[in-house]
Amino acid sequence: MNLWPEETAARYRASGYWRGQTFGALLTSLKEAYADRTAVVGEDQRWTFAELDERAHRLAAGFVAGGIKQGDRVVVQLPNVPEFVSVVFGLWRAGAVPVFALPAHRDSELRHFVEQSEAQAIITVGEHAGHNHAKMAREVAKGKVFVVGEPEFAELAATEPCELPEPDPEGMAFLQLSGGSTGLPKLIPRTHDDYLYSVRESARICGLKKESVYLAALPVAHNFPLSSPGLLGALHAGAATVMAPRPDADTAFRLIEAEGVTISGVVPPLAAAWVQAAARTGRDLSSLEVLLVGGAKCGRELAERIGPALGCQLQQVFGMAEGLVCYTRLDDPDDLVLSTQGRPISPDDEVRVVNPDDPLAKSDRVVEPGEIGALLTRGPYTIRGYYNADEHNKTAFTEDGFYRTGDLVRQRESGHLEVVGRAKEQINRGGEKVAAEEVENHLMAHPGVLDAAVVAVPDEYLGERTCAYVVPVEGNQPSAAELRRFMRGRGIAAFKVPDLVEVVGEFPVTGVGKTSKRELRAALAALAKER
Ligand code: OOB
Repeated sequence: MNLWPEETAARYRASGYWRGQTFGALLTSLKEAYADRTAVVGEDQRWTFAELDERAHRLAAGFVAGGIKQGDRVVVQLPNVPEFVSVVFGLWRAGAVPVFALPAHRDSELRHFVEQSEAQAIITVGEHAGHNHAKMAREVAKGKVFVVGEPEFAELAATEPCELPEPDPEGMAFLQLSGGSTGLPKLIPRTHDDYLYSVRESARICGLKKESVYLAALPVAHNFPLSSPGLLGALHAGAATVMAPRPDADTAFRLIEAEGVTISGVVPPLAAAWVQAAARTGRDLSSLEVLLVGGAKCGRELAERIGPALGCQLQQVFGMAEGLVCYTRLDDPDDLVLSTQGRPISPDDEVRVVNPDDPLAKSDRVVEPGEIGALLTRGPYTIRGYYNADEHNKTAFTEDGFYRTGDLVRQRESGHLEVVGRAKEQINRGGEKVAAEEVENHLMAHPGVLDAAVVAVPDEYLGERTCAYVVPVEGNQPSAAELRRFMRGRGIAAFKVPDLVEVVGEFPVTGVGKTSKRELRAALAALAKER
């Protein structure tokens, strides 16, 4: 699979965006520059760059000895532990392709990732947050399962390092999961070259230096804490990353005080919780300089409270695992920081704001400057297609390679984007993305469900919650409680279980003449908003 047209790739190389460096090679150069500086901190571990480098070398050799070959996909489902870093760099050095699952994912999702990526192995932990991940992985895996903390993993991690061939920097480095809006999450192929460019620039834009300390509060497998600027941005700058086991204010504030954290990134509901907790904390948060907020819209009111409450600078970030990442800049005037979601990383990020009336913006008529429209984007770190998804790619991308983000935006003269809404069938539940159709399909697997439509309802804390409207099969009507129980048993992440279930005789808006599920969802969402 050629990920970009050759002509475009040549331009990105010539511009110095793509530098032909792999993540494995990056770690080698980091070790040389910052050997004895702290790279990663966990609950009871603290590794320098030299130690991280050595661990990644040993694991790489261990993976190869354990049968993992160049190009093999390996599902990685790890919480915020230092081993996340050694495992992922170990896989990169072995030439393997990590597939990043979130700790919240359950067996039906994991099974899908394994099948979709044809993964040869899963790397996971034993128990985490009350769930037996090792057992789940063993039930789902088609190949090997490596469990961090088990003796077999310790053996692997002790393997004698060996010379390994460098993978292609323009080849697939890993697969991220899309938030998605259709059936099942799509896989996003990112290359060493394209991702490293976004990491390098993110570190610069967010002011990271070797004295910085990044707190990974959100699950690091997510694109935001991984690379915006995240764990990888911090490593790139020679800075330390502190792995928070949980993102709550108590845990985060304890770590900020103990480790002198200077920068972190959170979703808006967490920012709100931190702001609230800051008023009565006894912790010293004075080291914190920058808090990135993104993943979902940070409203102006919350934005205004963050700086004063936490004694730091707010930096808004609007990004997507498919590529494009926008930041407000640290020297932007207040108004831009408080009321926009930033401007793109790269001068070569192309932004096209098109007619939003057609929800998928198929007409692609560019709107007047400053008008609201659907955002299309193309650039040196935005994918040109999902992995093994030719059919879906025809609608998710324009013919000339722009990604249809599904976001409604308005662009300021400065280039800053304001995210004003969404034209995709997705619920943004406090930063966690829920694809309406995926949840509907699970609901429809219940014998008592004739039809289902899942929509977003406004929520004071999360921004949005999910509401499932369900039309039952006649004479076999399940209760809302029964459906929620059923959904919990489907092997899906808890954030996908509908918050509200309304069992209705027919869709309350059937009268409006809906002809498609999309129109039905829009009408139901409008109804839910009014209530
Ligand atoms: C981040 O990545 P994903 O892939 O989980 O979700 C992308 C989608 C965007 O298309 C947009 O709908 C929404 O999340 N989003 C925002 C936002 N940041 C993301 N909507 C409004 N305001 C924002 N600031 O969520 C992600 C990836 C990298 C950095 C930050 C977030």
